[in-house]
Amino acid sequence: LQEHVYTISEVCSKFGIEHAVICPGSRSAPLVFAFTQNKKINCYSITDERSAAFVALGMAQKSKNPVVLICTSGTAAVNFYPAIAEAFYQHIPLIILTADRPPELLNQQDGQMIFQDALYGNHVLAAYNLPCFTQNNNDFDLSENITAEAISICNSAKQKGPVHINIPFVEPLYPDTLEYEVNLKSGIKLKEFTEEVLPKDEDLDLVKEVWKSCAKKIILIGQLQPDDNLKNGISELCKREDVVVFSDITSNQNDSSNCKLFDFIISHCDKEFLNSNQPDLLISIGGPVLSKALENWFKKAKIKHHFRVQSENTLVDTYGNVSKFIKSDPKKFISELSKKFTTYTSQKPFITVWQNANLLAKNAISSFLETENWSELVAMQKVLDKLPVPGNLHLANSSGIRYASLLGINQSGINCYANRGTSGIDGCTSTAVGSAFVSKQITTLISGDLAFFYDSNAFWNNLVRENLRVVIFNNKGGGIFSLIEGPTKFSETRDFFIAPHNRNAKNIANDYNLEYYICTNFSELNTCLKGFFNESKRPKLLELNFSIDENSIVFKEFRKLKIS
Ligand SMILES: Cc1ncc(C[n+]2csc(CCOP(=O)(O)OP(=O)(O)O)c2C)c(N)n1
Repeated sequence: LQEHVYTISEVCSKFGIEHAVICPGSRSAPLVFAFTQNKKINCYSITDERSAAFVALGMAQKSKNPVVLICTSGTAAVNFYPAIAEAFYQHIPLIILTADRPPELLNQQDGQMIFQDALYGNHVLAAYNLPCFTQNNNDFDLSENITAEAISICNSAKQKGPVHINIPFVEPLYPDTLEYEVNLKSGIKLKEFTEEVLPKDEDLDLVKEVWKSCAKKIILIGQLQPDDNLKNGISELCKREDVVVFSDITSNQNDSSNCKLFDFIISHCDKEFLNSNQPDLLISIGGPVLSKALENWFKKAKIKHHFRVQSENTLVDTYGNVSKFIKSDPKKFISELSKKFTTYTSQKPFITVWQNANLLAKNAISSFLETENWSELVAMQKVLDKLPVPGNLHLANSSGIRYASLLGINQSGINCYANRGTSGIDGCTSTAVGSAFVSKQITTLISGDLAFFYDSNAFWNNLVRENLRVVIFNNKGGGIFSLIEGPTKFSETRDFFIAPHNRNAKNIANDYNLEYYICTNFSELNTCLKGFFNESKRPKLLELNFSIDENSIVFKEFRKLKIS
């Protein structure tokens, strides 16, 4: 019995970890015994490690709690990598336990053995390599301490993310009995990582002073987990002060933004509007922002003050104009800042300018969407408008997320997720499966066909729940490459970008017991959407068929809209 592994599992449950995703293998047998025998941890078996890691990511993202991932040695561990990179950039806590063989066997033609020490390089917050314990030299304290430290780091209030523990095992791997009583060292505590980074008074005073001297203020919110405290802080600040809030579609601050269509406005207004309405003060918080138009504008604009507020150590300066980094948890910063303004400003000229633009944008979009032409853009609006509330929305890294960013989400109460840490198309469905598994609400994934077929193993497990809805925009290739300039410039190389194919999702739906629907025009879509989000005993998949060429014509027309 590899007893120290039971210590690892016990420390995980002691510190609140509830879920472990286990991929099959033999070298990892001790980990399988230790986790499956722990009554406080729910274990799930998933065979494809790439998919398993994204499922774990989706579970941790939704539950805001670390999830354990276990695999055997060799390439199994490498297949975790894409999701680990995504978790690193999206600050999602994962504990990765990879089984290994004794180090002296490396490069000696022993099967299923590769360089696993520090396998995930800079994409983990910490990496440990446990010694190869035998029955007589088990070091329980070390296993306990390393696990506690790993959990503290992965779930730190300052910066969450993945942590790797590589664990070499000697044979025998299979015990005579599964019974084992674990006695943890008394008093083990999570290390002092849990304290939130609070804003310093001097920083708040400085921001207030600059704030008072600036007429045009914008708060920009990038990708973030849903957070009511932040929402309340932002809403309160906007009630009191003349400040415009641009919130990315994945910021989960849609409801507190006072200019939801900023992406559309910036890409459809004239230069003069942007010149006269650039901010003197920009405060940016959160992860990546999708809008390319905003990025281009902010990179060129002459913004006097850009305060970047973040608790993480790696300083982010996307537009190359940060004038001051403020180390703080963004929600604490916003709530403390709003307390600095005790009166309510009645005149809000800057908000008014952007709200007027928002109204013009809304009208322009609405009239455009009245078109009869069957296209992804219009279908997207119809699907978004029918999403059940409250509910979860996952947007794959296909054109859909760009459409959604331009159109905005009209409804309140939708939590919006996307793998924007590294923007891969390789695990969007698995992430949604994991997320739906830990949520009671209807969880809808909107995906393009390449992203969907790439990750169809997402359904190859027992976690797919009846609250999952998948909507595939099937244009038989990577349609996004026909929407941007460049990839389709030369007909000879077009196919290497678009990667055309002729597949549909019907057989996958049948294989995995999903209810299957297909629509090829608005009348079918309207009828289907009437019941698609209703509760059901099985998950549902809706496939919408489009043509890349027709879509790109509609999108080009849409891009010509002007607001002024
Ligand atoms: C793992 C990975 N490989 C390649 C890419 C590059 N890429 C970005 S979008 C895309 C095409 C997506 O096609 P699809 O999901 O069908 O959506 P559509 O563009 O048609 O909306 C590709 C290949 C990526 N983001 N991630």
